Amino acid sequence: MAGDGTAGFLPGFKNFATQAIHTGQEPEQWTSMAVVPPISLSTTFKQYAPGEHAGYDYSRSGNPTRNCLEKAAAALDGGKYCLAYASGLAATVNIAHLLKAGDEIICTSDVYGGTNRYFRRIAAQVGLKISFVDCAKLECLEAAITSDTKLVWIETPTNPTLTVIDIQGCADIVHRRGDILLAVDNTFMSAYFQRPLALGADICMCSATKYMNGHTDVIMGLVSVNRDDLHERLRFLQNSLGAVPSPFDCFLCNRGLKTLHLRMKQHFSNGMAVAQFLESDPRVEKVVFPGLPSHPQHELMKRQCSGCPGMITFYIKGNLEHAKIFLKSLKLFVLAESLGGYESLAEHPAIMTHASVPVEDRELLGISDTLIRLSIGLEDEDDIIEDLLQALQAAHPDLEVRN
Ligand code: P1T
Repeated sequence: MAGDGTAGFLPGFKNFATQAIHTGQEPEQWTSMAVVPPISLSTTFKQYAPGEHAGYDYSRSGNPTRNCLEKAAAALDGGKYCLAYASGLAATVNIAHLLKAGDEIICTSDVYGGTNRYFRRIAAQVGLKISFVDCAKLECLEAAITSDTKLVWIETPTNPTLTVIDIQGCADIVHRRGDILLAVDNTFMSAYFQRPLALGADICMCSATKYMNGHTDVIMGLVSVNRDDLHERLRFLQNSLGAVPSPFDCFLCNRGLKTLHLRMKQHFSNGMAVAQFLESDPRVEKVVFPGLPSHPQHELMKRQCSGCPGMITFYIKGNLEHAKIFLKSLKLFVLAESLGGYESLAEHPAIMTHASVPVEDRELLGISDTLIRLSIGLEDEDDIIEDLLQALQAAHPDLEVRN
């Protein structure tokens, strides 16, 4: 059906890669029978008679290129519907608009700095109550829920400390307590490694800016749901708040989805090699990578995910100065915010992505001066490790290396 973002699974073909390549992309939907969805730039669409049209009336309300993307993404998230937004944060804002003044959002304590800033400094200013709770401890979530709680927001693994949260466990608690929505920010895992809706979440949100698009050239958010009533309310908000992505960005992200399965496998393989290398290096204090057996929630990760993305957090030995020398010495890695693209990026969360988190909260969360976040790209594994090795050497010329 035109313009409604429903997944419309390809009959008979339910596997991930096939869905990524074909769902919503049927050439028959275009009079030209185009195999690749055209970029439909028109902001408005001719009507046969007032209120009678071919599925689209105005491009903010619905756009053919956006619709192709929303259908493919819904299928990958295992959702009935998906909605696309102008950014991950715009998606978060739309979800928060499901609530009214006086309602409470419980947000897990370690989330992307921009999400923290939005809840704390904007949503809280317009009458929503915001509580930050460590949802990795299910008993803390259970104890925090009040009669005002209407939304529980988790991000797993968390950014940047890569704590894994039990989605099914949170869903069980939240749904036992009545009419509360569980939203999961699935940015780090992507639809390929983690399916929050199948684990009981009501809303699966992601910053498609990251792995889903995967080419570091689009800012976008996606929200998938299964419930008809939620979809209806979110579709109304998407149109009413107006933060929709451009048709060109939808085209690019839709194209990115076609290789998501291949990219994620390589991110995992490169990430694992780098995590093992860092764990064996004497200049590294501690490595956090949910794919390593040393990660405290490794077993939970294996239960609820089918793999790990290339996100690694590690603490370099020494102090801020050592972290800065390391980051400035990298040659292949680019020192930049963001993650999930084909190129390797490195950043310093305390100064960069999480600077807006109050300093005392950063300390509690372990976002210290020596914490470094890596987004491992798709370059050759040996070259990535070679670059890290020389940068560690530059930061610690005095420390002897074992092998
Ligand atoms: O940048 P935007 O598309 O608006 O997405 C925001 C967002 C939401 N959720 C998570 C888990 C995120 O990591 C982000 C954006 N994060 C970065 C820019 C970053 O470097 O961590």
